[in-house]
Amino acid sequence: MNESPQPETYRSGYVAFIGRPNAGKSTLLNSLVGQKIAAVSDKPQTTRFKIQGVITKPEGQIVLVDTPGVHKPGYEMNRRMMATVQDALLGVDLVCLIRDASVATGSGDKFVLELIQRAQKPALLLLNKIDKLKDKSKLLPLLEWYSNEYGWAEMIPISALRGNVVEVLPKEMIKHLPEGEPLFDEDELTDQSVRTMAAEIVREKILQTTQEEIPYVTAVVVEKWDDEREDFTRIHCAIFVERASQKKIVIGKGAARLKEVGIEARRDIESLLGHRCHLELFVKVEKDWRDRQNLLDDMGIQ
Ligand SMILES: Nc1nc2c(ncn2[C@@H]2O[C@H](COP(=O)(O)OP(=O)(O)OP(=O)(O)O)[C@@H](O)[C@H]2O)c(=O)[nH]1
Ligand SMILES: [Mg+2]
Repeated sequence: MNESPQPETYRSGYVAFIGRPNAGKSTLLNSLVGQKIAAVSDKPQTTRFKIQGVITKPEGQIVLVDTPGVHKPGYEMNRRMMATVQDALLGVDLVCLIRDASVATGSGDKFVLELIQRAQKPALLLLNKIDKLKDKSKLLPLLEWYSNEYGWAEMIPISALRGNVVEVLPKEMIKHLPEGEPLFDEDELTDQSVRTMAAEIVREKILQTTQEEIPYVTAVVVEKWDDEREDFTRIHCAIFVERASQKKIVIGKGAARLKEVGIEARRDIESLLGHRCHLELFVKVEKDWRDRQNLLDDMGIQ
């Protein structure tokens, strides 16, 4: 008999990245998608809204959903960020708990675990930053604790920055997705517009060059975007802070900091657009913007 081989089952679905701030969720998103689509920094609460990244493989398609790090909300902005986490937990097919394995377990980790226990979704535990662990046996108590707390589909030590996450993780994720057609075109890597990504690039550069409260009180909005020619874009961004003293810090002595941010951001935006751009940055003081609904709406922090 001449039986034709059964076609492999194609699977597709949504996979949420959930975890504490700074655990490496956005770094992992960028690594897996193979392009920088989310801002990354060593400051907690870098991600402020949901960012989707698409991976298309012969055996299936994964829509990764990066979310803000779980923390206690103090402002309306932070309440919105936590609502994003809850929405993602409800709307996805698979959850990945991303945990920084190089830091001790705290009450925040227990809270994240409770969110996952309540959602009752298939879940992978990804113990991240193992490159920082000199002694890998330190993973054992963590693995034991987590395995007693939830029925993980898999527990995988990873380094979002190094190693073979790209080969290993997508295959593992696809196994747990439902059968289905692709949800996005193969060449669509993210749901973010280039404008949003440009604003996030500017914010990332500010986060990377400032300390203390500045990363928390800074927001960036594209106020003008002019594709003057096919190969040249003129961009005006407003940088919001809450007080005049913070504006001084962001601008820096002799405008040195703002200049540095502008140079670095322009380089990244040009590589995103694939052509030259002119980037102008203005710093504006907007008191209490983190508690103002209409400003948050305008900033895309939904
Ligand atoms: N050594 C090491 N550092 C990592 C790894 N993954 C992420 N980082 C660093 O951890 C910091 C936080 O990374 P992010 O990807 O911004 O973390 P996040 O979980 O998205 O943080 P929030 O958006 O604030 O919730 C950055 O400085 C990364 O470079 C890793 O595997 N190893
Ligand atoms: Mg992030």
